[in-house]
Amino acid sequence: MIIEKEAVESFNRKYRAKHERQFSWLKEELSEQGVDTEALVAQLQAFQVAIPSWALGTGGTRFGRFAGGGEPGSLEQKIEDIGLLHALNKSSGAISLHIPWDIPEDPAHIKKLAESHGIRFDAVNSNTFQDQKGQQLSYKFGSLCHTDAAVRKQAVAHNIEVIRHGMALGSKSLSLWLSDGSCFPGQQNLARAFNYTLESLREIYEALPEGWQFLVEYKPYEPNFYSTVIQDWGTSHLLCSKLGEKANVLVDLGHHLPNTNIEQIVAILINEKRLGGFHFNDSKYGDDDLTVGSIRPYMLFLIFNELVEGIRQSGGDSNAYAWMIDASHNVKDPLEDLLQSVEAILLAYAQAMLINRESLDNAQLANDAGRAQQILQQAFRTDVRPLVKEAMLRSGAALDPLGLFRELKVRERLIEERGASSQATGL
Ligand code: AOS
Ligand code: ZN
Ligand code: ZN
Repeated sequence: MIIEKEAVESFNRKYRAKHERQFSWLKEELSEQGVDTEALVAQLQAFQVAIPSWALGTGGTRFGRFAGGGEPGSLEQKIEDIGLLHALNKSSGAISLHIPWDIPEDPAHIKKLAESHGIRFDAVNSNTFQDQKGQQLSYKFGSLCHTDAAVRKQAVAHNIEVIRHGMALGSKSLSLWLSDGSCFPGQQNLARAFNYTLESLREIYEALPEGWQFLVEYKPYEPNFYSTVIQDWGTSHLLCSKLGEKANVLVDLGHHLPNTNIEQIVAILINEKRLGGFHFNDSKYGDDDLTVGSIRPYMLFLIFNELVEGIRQSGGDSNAYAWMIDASHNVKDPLEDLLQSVEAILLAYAQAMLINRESLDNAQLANDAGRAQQILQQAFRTDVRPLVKEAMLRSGAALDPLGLFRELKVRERLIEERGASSQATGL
């Protein structure tokens, strides 16, 4: 299914007058505060979030999976789905591929198809957390950290193969998340596992082409419940510094122990020029992979407060970082969930851009905690929806992407096309 430009335009015509009223009111308010609304809207338009190829179907949990119908059954259909999202919001112009769940058999064709939807290839993801059919050696007891050199070699070779797939598609980064670790005290020699991992990562790093980035993700636990080799940002940062300049830390919002101050981690990584990418999601307890902004929107805003500084240091280019949504969809329609996530990201970004940085800096230097809080909350409590809508409108997206998704009965049409029991490949 393709969403025609005309469908978006006729939808927007219905809501345009109301939007214009709201936008011009906000613009006036903000200009009184010295905010350059035009620059802000342009920043919002430029912000693109990658959609992972595994997020288009129902994720499920280890207790079961309730497929929603009309799920994409091939890589072509996944690109078609991201094309739908991008036609609706013009902010999801990238796909992050997972190998081997989505191996592009004919890369030239896949690249062309993605281009026809205005989609580029973001980071490619390797997978050594599962055994694949016909795989020679098992990753049950680890991959890059395995005690057996042959297993490590196989896992390194897989990552190099993933780089090759990425090169054929024009991707510029390899994203690595390792489930390696142990479930019981004593099961693994912790230092040896770290050293083997570093050794394996070095071999992968050597294979990175010019201009590529190596994104190293961390996570405290799961699927291993006693130790994880790359457990936290410190370990990830340590490995990246040992590897070299092309290696940077990837922060997944769900990969922290409860109440961790994630914005502080982000601030320090930016300061050290080691922030590479982001996996957006939200959580209440662990790596819950819920819709971005659905549980802790203030935290997301505080993180964006730091990211705005990082973007400023990168000359204002928000695409200096690899942004991706890493969520799982169990009860909501995956496409609706992704639309909501992208919107939440843009809202937090817009709010963070409203922070009066000079006043905040002065308040901080004067140790005026009350004033600093007031400045942050003034920005957070501003209804920035008209700014995001204006950015959407100017980019040719729908004023209300979710509203148009429902009005066009996208899911119903996908079910008609693909059937009620089609299941997305992947998890
Ligand atoms: C796992 O918990 C991580 O968040 C990964 O980034 C990702 O979800 C997984 O690698 C799927 O490929
Ligand atoms: Zn992740
Ligand atoms: Zn995760």
